[in-house]
Formats: sequence, structure tokens, C-alpha cells
Amino acid sequence: ILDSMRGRLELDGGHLNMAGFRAYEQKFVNAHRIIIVACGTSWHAGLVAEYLIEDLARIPVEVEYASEFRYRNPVISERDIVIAISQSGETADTLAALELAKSKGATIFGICNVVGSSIARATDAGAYTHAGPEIGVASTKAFTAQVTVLVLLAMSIGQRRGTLSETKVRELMAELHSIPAKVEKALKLDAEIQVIAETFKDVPNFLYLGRGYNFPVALEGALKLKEISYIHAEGYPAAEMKHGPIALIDENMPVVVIATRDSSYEKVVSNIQEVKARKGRIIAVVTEGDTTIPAMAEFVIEVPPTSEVLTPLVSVIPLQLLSYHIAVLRGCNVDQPRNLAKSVTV
Ligand code: F1P
Repeated sequence: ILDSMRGRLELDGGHLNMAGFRAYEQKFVNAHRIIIVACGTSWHAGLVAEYLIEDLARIPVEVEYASEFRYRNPVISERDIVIAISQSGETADTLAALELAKSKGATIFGICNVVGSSIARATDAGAYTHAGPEIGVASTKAFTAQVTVLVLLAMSIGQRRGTLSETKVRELMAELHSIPAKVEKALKLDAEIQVIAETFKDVPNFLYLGRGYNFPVALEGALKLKEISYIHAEGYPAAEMKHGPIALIDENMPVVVIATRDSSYEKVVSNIQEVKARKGRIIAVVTEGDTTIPAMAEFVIEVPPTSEVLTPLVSVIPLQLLSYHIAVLRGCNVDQPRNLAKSVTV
């Protein structure tokens, strides 16, 4: 992962050095909308991109499950850009969704791991993550690599559209260069996460909550747990909790809250209070040095601080480790989970 990320961080004179992007940069600058199509973990990376592109480049973004988009009658025009994200590059739903958009005149940009894959070949342009195929079935490094490429893409479009200042670009690039070390540090949380896994390995349900950039991370944490440990898990935007899922919370419900120090921090603190008032068992992912949330949580996982827009790259790591350890303790095959295919080609 780290090597692949280092490979993507090259900027040419302050601009993204990505041949596939260069040829289509004017289209991106003038795009009236960006539609992202993907499945599973790649869809979650797409959801992070919605926040990134709207924040940094101010282009409206829609994120669509490819498996729905392909079967409805979406409104698409030549001024739309469709970004198809896929680890394997072979997912049938994603391929069909991009072909539908292409037939209506949209420009298709692909983000795939696998060079020469079907999706990569069907796009007009794209960026390979060069993360290599996943060793196991469940996507992990693909998410990190996809989000990294999407950060670079959002920054580059923002730079050209004038929505992102040169100072901000330099700041974000410096921070992006520090991410590999921060990911390495987060991976060292392994032993303490193993203890949390021991505590919760036999529970039937989990809830994951996050806001803003950490909302897609909550979804991804829940998906990883479902995929490899077969525990039912739901990811929700923390603010949606009161609209239904709060009914599930009692002393038996572990609630993973991704609560790093960002613009929604105070609101997440009040969500944690709501969970605590209902005796939910709180596992909080916080920024190093936080003292408020640790006083409220049963378990605390500290991750290094980073810029808000880069948070998912760091905050997803402990959730992947948690799913991994729970799955191992339950005797599940983490590389080859039951019922899952490496690429879903039907
Ligand atoms: C999409 C995906 C993966 C998931 C599993 C099934 O694949 O849903 O996210 O982990 O492997 O397929 P892709 O289009 O990203 O290859």
C-alpha cells in the first residue's frame, strides 16, 4: 500500500502527473456533474470522493450503486463525467453502469487496480492505483489506494477551477506525504485492537457511526466485519441514529464511533452521549491526545492527527484490523470468506 501511495504522490510542477487525467482535465474543469459508480468497498471510496470533490473542486457529485444505476433510466448528458471505481476491474455491475453512461455520451474515467482489466479497457481515461490485486477477497488496500487517487483528482480539479488555493494545495500535499508514516503508526495498534476483538468476538450485532468524511469509513468498517467475520453490522451517519437505529442500542450493543478531531467533533461527542445514556458499549476511534471521548468510551483507539479531508486514509485502518482479529478469533477464513467472489462477474 505504502509503495503504491508513494508512487501516486508525484506532482509535475504542482499538477497531478497522471496521463489519463491530463488528457481530460478540461472536461473535468467544465463538468456540470460527476457521477460515481461502483460496488462494495469501491462504492465507499466513491462516497469519500463525494465529500472530497464537492469540498475541494465544487462540482456536484452523485454516488450510485452500479447495481441499481444500470437497471434504472438515469438522466445523463455529455457534460457529465462518470467515474467508475473497481479494485478488480471486472465487476459486471460497474462495467454495465459505465457502458450505459457511455452510450448516453458521458465521459468515463476509471480507477482500477488491475492494468488491462475489462473496466479499464472500457473507459475513456483513467488512473491505475497500482495497488495490485487484493490477496484476499475483501478489499482493504484497494480502499486506501482509491481514496488516495481520488484526493489527488479532487485537488487537481480544484486547482484548475480555482476553488483550491495554491497554499492549500501545498499544505495538503505535505500532509499527504506524511500519510504513509501515519498509516504505519495506525497498523501498530494491532495488539490493543486484538484485546477489543477478544471482548466482542461473540456478539451478534455491531453498529458503526461516523459523520462527514468518517461516515463512509463507518460504512466500510461495518462491511468489513460482515464480509470476513459474518457478524451483522450496520454503518450509519451518526446524526441518523436518532431516526431509527437508536432503538437497537442497549447494554449488549457494541457501537464503534469514528470520532477524530474534525469539524463535526462536537456533534459526534453528543452522539456518543446519546449512546452512553442507553448503555451502549462504546469503542471510539479518536485523534491522539483526545481526553474528552476517552472519558466516555469503554475502549479507545488513538490514531495520528491529519487534515480532515485525508482522515479516511488513517481512520479506516483500525476498523480493518478489528474485523481481521474478530474473524480470526471466530475461526473464519479471512482470505476466502464464504459466499464471496474475488470479482463479481455476473
Ligand atoms: C467490489 C466488491 C468488493 C468486495 C468483494 C466483492 O469489487 O464489492 O468491494 O470486497 O470483493 O466485490 P471491485 O469492483 O472493487 O473489484
